[in-house]
Amino acid sequence: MSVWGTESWEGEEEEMLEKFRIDRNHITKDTVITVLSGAGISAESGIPTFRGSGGLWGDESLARIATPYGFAEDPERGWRFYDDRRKNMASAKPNPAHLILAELEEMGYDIVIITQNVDRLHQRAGSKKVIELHGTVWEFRCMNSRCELKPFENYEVPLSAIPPICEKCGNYLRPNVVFFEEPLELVDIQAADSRTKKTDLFLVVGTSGIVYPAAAYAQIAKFNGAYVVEFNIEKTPLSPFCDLSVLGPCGEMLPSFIREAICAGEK
Ligand code: BJW
Repeated sequence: MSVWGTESWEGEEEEMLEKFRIDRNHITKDTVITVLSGAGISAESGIPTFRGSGGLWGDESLARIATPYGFAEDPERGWRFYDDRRKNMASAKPNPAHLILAELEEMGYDIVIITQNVDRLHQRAGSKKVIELHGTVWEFRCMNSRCELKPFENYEVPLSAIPPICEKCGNYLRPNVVFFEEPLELVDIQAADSRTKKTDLFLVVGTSGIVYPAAAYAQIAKFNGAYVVEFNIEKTPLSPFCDLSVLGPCGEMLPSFIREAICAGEK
């Protein structure tokens, strides 16, 4: 039997689920459910996380690539990094954590996913309401901010030309992701803000909770009265803002939690 641990709760899975049913015994299809997901949700699909053992940012030179100046100083190196990751993501499959969230939406629950992930595994699992807070590696845009080229999709794996060139202005293209110190798209921030503020149940799945503004959504949800549940293999800086921290691999814990605690009455 798994142990579900929080500062306020150490016990067996069945007891925790019972507590959750008591706390949240009014979950219906009108309940506003929002998920904040991070790299940990895709870890069991074979996509490396950024931090922690084996994380991409363990190599400081790779972390520098995900900055505007780091990418611009050597676009070829930057594109080799992103081409390798695109290859890995293209061969990865959504895991049970992605699939259960898509299943909830399919069942008619009011669920929106705010993801920091750039891999599009939520969409490949079938989720339709996804806010890509940090963009996606499956879109390109021009590095020249004055170029009129709009971001466009590209699924070529591996890329035939590195770095790819903008057809409109001849400059290099870049992945349409949000590097450190770059602003997020206003439309995404507004959508995530308004959704979070009206959320009843907020699930924080597989994020270290240290990158802002994404991490703030768990806190905003809590301050606006949501019931906040975290799923992670370890405690995070967001744990104090959570009503429950469910410790363990989210590919196992999230489906178990959702089946038992949210849609226990469904066939
Ligand atoms: C499991 C599991 C399993 C494992 N089951 N769990 C100075 C200037 C400007 C800004 C700043 C500044 N100083 C600080 C900032 C803010 C900065 C920030 O937050 N920095 C902190 C690191 C300190 N934020 C930004 O820069 C953001 N922009 C911004 O603030 O703009 C302001 C601005 C306004 C106006 C003008 C200009 C600027 C942008 C942040 C962009 C983040 N980009 C990246 C790269 C995306 C592209 C790419 O993929 O290459 O996004 S960095 C990386 O971190 C990626 C992720 O989305 C993000 C979050 O990481 P995540 O998802 O939490 O992953 P990990 O690896 O950290 O954690 C994984 C978790 O899973 C762990 O907890 C594990 O335990 C767990 N786990 N296996 C469950 N099986």
